[in-house]
Amino acid sequence: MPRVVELAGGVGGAKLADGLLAELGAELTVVVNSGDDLVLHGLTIWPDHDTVAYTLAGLDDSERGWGLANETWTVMDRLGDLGDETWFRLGDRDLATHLWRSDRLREGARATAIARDLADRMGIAATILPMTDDEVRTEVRTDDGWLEFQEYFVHRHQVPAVHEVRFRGAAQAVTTPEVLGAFGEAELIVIAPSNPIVSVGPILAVGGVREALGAARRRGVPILAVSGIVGGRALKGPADRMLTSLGHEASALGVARLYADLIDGFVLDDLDAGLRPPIEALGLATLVTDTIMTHDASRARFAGEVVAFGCSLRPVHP
Ligand code: FO1
Repeated sequence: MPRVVELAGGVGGAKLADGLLAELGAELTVVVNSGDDLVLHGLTIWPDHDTVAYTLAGLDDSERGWGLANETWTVMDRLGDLGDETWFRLGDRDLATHLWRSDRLREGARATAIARDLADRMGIAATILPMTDDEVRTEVRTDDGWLEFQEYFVHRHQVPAVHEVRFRGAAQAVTTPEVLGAFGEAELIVIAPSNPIVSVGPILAVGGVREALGAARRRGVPILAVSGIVGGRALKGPADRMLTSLGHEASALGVARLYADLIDGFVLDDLDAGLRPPIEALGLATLVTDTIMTHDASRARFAGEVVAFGCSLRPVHP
């Protein structure tokens, strides 16, 4: 089995990771976006990390797309009774994760060490690594002004148009020895069908990541990306509208253009087969297939195709 590193945001990243886990087991490392992280009620919350971790542990609520299955909401309801903010819903079981993690952070543990410990305790065979141990916060400039990511995403339901994106702290942040080690040992690197601007963008903005990806390609390690835009629509979330308002094309071609200098291959949905020629004209090899991962079987089938395609690629050394 090849050693594969996936760069992932939330739901799309988690579904692909789930398929890759079935295929690769411990050979899989997932580098997750931490730009969506926030502090609420004095607790540190890592939404994209937890979506990936809960999914790989088989504990996720697949219907809702975030949090744990069989959740109850007693604490949230009581917080509401006390007049606290409850727009970001933290289930009772999920709260245990945030309490446990926040204690560890207060004791001075590194984010990476906490993530590894949590994955071990949940019995996850793959490695899940935060993109950095440093604080990076995604912020978007909208018609309502600059907003923190979750304020835009959850509180304002992604309604205001996004005109600019920044990753506060990214210029000073550096990636970790563990992420660099994973890239160094990788035989294939896969960018998930996550939002290229606010899910993958923060990972690429962290010091050392782009350099490590370039070094991996020069060693002959292929990098491929999967489109999260199908038929001009985002599979989940506001990526399509965000691409348009930021001046990009809301299509698989638009996504391919954003990654073109970084990757060797691109995976797009059957529905977008007509975009194959312009994507290949960017110098990318393509795989056109059914990219919709609804259930376990389709995740595993798709992940198998992605790995086979990736391993067939020969990077053109940039
Ligand atoms: N998303 C929502 O739309 N509403 C919520 O109340 C919410 C709570 C939440 C709690 C914990 C967690 O790990 C994720 C949560 N999410 C919620 C999802 C999260 O906002 C998004 O998945 C990502 O940040 C976008 O990738």
